Amino acid sequence: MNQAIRTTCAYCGVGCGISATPTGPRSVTIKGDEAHPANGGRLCSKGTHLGETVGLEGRLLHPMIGNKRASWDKSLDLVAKKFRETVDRYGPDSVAFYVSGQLLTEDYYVANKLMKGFIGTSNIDTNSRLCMSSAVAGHNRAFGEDIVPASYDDLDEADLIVLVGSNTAWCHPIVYQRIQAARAARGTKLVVIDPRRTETCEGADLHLAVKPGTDVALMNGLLAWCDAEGITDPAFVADHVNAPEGFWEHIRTGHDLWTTAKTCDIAPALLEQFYKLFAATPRTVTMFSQGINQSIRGTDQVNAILNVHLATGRIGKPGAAPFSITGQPNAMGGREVGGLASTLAAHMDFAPENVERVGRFWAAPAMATKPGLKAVDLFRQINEGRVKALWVMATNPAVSLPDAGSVREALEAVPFLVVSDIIADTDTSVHADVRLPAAGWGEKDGTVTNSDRTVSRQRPFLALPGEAKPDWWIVKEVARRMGWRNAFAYDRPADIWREHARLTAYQNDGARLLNLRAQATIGNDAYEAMEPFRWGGERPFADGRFSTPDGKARLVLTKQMELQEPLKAWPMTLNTGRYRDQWHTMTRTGLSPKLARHREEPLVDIHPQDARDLGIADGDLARVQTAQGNSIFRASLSEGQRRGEIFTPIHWTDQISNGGRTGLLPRPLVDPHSGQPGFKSTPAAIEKVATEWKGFLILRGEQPAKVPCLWATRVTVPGGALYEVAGNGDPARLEACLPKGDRVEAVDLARGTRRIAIIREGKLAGVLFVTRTGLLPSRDWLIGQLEAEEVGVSVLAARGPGNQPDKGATICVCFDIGLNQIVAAIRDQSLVDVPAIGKAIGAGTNCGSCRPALANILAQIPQETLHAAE
Ligand SMILES: Nc1nc2c(c(=O)[nH]1)N[C@H]1C(S)=C(S)[C@@H](COP(=O)(O)OP(=O)(O)OC[C@H]3O[C@@H](n4cnc5c(=O)[nH]c(N)nc54)[C@H](O)[C@@H]3O)O[C@H]1N2
Ligand SMILES: Nc1nc2c(c(=O)[nH]1)N[C@H]1C(S)=C(S)[C@@H](COP(=O)(O)OP(=O)(O)OC[C@H]3O[C@@H](n4cnc5c(=O)[nH]c(N)nc54)[C@H](O)[C@@H]3O)O[C@H]1N2
Ligand code: SF4
Ligand SMILES: [Mo]
Repeated sequence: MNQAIRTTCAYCGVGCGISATPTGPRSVTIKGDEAHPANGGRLCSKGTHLGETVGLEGRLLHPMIGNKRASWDKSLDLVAKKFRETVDRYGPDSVAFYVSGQLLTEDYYVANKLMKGFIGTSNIDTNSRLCMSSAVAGHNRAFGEDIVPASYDDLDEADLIVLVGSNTAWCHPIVYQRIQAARAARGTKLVVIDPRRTETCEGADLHLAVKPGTDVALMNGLLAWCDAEGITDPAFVADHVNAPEGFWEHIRTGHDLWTTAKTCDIAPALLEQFYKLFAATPRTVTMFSQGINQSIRGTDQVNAILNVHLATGRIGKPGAAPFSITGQPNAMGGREVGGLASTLAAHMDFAPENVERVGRFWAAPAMATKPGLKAVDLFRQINEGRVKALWVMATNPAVSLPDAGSVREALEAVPFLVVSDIIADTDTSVHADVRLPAAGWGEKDGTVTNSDRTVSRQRPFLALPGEAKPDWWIVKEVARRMGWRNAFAYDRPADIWREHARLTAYQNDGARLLNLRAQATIGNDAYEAMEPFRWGGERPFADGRFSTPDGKARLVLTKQMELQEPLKAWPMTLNTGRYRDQWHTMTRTGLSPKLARHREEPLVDIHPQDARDLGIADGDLARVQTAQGNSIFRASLSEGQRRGEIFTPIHWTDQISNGGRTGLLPRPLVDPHSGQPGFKSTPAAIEKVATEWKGFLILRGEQPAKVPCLWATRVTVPGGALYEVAGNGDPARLEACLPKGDRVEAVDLARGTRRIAIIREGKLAGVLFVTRTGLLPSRDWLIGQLEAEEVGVSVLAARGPGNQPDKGATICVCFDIGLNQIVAAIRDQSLVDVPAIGKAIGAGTNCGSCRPALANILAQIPQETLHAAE
């Protein structure tokens, strides 16, 4: 019997504890860790299906120089030599690292130390720039330190939870379940502020579908309301908060209900309902994420929220706090080590005394003395020829940075590019001079910090595959080869952890709340056995002291930005974000057949009226165009979109699709304080793309690199892959994608339909169905045939004996239950709520991620039809 290993989920910042029991060399059973404070044993759909992602498919298993396999020695020597030469020739600012909130704290610490203390530049930035940097800047302005003054326990104690710019039901599902549990148990109220009606809104008491970019007006209006109603806390403010000159005059001018409602483009009565609820409910938690951070005014938007909490004294108390929820599993750990170009280390900035202190602690030969290049600027400087060597670790900038087209140019142009990844071919690594195989989740060993400052261990339960090595090891080997043997003499993650902990405590006289003194001397065994713990205490700022020189928090005067009317050429506004069951660029979630079922293609959501005006029907292909680039998506008509606004997912890449490339579209404009890009709002246009034919391709085993047609998107299915395809000209060229074997074929000339199946040794090896005017059958049954023992010509009928009904789009991935099955059950059995659906057919009873979707389906089936069915 293999032993269960306690570790932490690979994905989001909720930071759920996992109990992993290896069942073979590359297989594992995943369960929630009941003893972990973040999830108490629950897991969402992504965590539940982690076991499907630990195979070796697509893995980078050996160092590669160009397209040739190379030894570690040779590869590390080359990286060290090139960085050394570039620094000697062009100075330290000519090199850069671009790292990630998916590194462990120990990896991050070593990379930051090497860059800022030894190479001598702060040109190390991270994808957290795209994610959390506005929250970091906002916290620093208000609190004097980057502190999230909340914990998940506050959700259980709050009477009102406000979600601003957060699709929590999809992106932080276990937090969302906790919120729903609080609603059920204590009647906690939930308000969602998001221009889209997301599934998060299904379980909410109020949804404010504000005009994008108006959150400052909304929050200032709220503060003006609280002020007028006497809800502010003058005693707390007098003792613990500084207001800049003119702050209150500003709030009291032009922030009345009517003006605010007009700016936000929502009904005044709805806004008043929210303001009244807020005013009447002292125990309020306001959670925010990318709808707030990813804006060209992200930092002001953060501070507008923090202002309300400070001025009403709703901070440092049970159930009352502003709560920035983090995206990546270790977004917080990266902030703690100082891995952003704008921070130094251990919550210290570049003040001369900090530079001196950290330099002494590291015995550093070449301390960076000023902030370095932020991500968007970094890639711009590469294109301008100023940065000449770049090392990318655990992130995929060719997909995830705004204006990804010019980022690709930079990746191609930079004279020396190193990429450390777990996957061999990514849109970024195809440009690399050297690729280094990193240890992935389940193999790596260290710590992460989640949204509520809880540090937990990621523990390995799989052997390192091939020649893969942990990121900390790779970085320290390069550092040693660059000449700094003693400063990087780490043998294990625990060595690094202790050093990091010592630095947080070093000459920390209470100026910084981040202080891991108790961790600085723990032994290797204690590190192994480390239980999740929260730094900064249970309730930061409970004593009213903040990390500023005078101990007082700061209100920040924030003004609503001017919103321009759409230009004629770009009448739409493009909003971008996530799907429930995919993680970023899909290098891992994309391997799971179950997770693929929720959304099989990249969709562009558009309001039905806009679609009608543009002649776009549901299911059409549509090209989204911006000043930066264009890409094709499948149109999905949705009443949840505001007029004039479209939404696309960030997940699809060149590795799996010919379209759906959202990264090419956003403009590279950033917030002036944080440098975070405004991903949520880009002027755009959309038009229908007509194709002469459409179809699908199902293939067992090995996949072709590219399918030669206008539209081809791949998803993993049990035993192979499904491609949806469409295009113009002769579809016969797709036949090149079919494997060798016995070919059976059926043609319907009238509809221009061709059905081809390839059978090898009695088993289905591939099918290609295309049609010019006809309908295509459901793919489900055919996919099932990939694993059937014996198939014949009858596969061309695309259905089994007895005409099974189409399940419809998969809603519950745990039990593989489709929309049509759910609707049928609701109708036939007169089911009235989500638990009833669960009882009847199981949907929603495992991970629970689909419960908001089930509520949505229930809401859309008119009750009369249920009675009619009775
Ligand atoms: N399934 C899944 N979960 C994830 C991830 C994933 O890739 N997949 N990634 C993780 C990471 S790194 C992150 S950062 C988080 C992100 O988590 P979220 O921030 O919840 O996710 P997003 O979909 O990026 O955007 C949130 C919402 O902001 C809204 N929004 C857009 N503009 C505005 C505006 O002007 N005002 C307001 N109030 N709202 C606006 C969007 O409509 C969207 O619904 O998710 C984490 N969790
Ligand atoms: N348009 C638009 N763009 C966005 C966003 C948006 O909302 N809209 N959101 C932004 C946000 S918030 C984020 S966080 C980013 C995310 O964007 P990315 O960071 O680019 O996305 P990932 O796919 O998570 O990339 C992680 C890479 O690291 C690899 N990897 C995984 N584990 C390890 C490891 O342990 N070591 C190493 N060395 N490699 C590993 C993976 O295979 C993958 O290639 O996208 C940003 N881009
Ligand atoms: S909510 Fe889901 S993705 Fe996030 S940490 Fe928990 S199980 Fe993982
Ligand atoms: Mo993120």
